[in-house]
Amino acid sequence: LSLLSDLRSAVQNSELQMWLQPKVKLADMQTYGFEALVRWQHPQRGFISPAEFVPFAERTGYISTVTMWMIERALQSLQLWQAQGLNLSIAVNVSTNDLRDESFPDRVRALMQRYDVSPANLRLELTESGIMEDPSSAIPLLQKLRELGIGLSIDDFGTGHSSLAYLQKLPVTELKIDRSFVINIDQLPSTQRLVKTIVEMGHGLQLSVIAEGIETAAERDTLRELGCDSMQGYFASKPLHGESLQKWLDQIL
Ligand code: G
Ligand code: G
Ligand code: MN
Ligand code: NA
Repeated sequence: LSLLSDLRSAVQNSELQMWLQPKVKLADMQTYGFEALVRWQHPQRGFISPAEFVPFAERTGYISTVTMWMIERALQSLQLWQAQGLNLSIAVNVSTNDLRDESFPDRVRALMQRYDVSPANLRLELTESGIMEDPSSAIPLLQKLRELGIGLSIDDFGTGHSSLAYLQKLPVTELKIDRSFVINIDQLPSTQRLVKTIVEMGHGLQLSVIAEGIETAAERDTLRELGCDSMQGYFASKPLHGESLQKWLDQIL
């Protein structure tokens, strides 16, 4: 439980960091945006993985503070980049808890009003399982977020029992194919056929389709052949921060 008081002070003490992993177009391997990944540098315990503290933050209700902190950090970077003439997006991961909080869209709106940022460059990633847990309350909330002009991405797609009827109703802009379908896809013809179907379905719903967790050129080539629009993963870049991020941005400018 001391972790909770630690997490409460983590924001004030600047112990949270936003790392950014490039999202790259498969056609030309150009970076069009980033996924934001939270990192916690604890003064005594050292680095604590989000895989460890996000579930804890969800149980204790502190996750909404983490989410809003990440969105604000994203808006700060986007405003800076926009002033530099860089047109890139940042996608923040949203917890299932945020999706259940009716005040979430209004809080996002209030935050956006304080920054000069093109709304489409802010994106939110929502897991398929989180949406499908209670779609009838998630859909109106997603609608409100879309009305702000924010891009919405379905994360971990293919693992969360979407019904096709709901999928058609979701006001989202991007479908993110889960890493489990990407691993060794170049050697797995039946996975290739499955992913091809997912890509065609996504395009049929006018969604942009990205694959995550690509680690090899062979996986990248296969996903490109299957019609996937973009990729994310160690093959393009690990999550970046500080100097490594600045170097990446310098290449784009
Ligand atoms: O970055 P990493 O691969 O260690 O992330 C582990 C898990 O934590 C992933 O499922 C990722 O989606 C999640 N995660 C990373 N950053 C955030 C965040 O800012 N908010 C939420 N809710 N989850 C995050
Ligand atoms: O749940 P979500 O998709 O948001 O998780 C993103 C997580 O995946 C992050 O923790 C990130 O560090 C990790 N990740 C990103 N690219 C790769 C990759 O190419 N391989 C593996 N194994 N993990 C990755
Ligand atoms: Mn994600
Ligand atoms: Na994912």
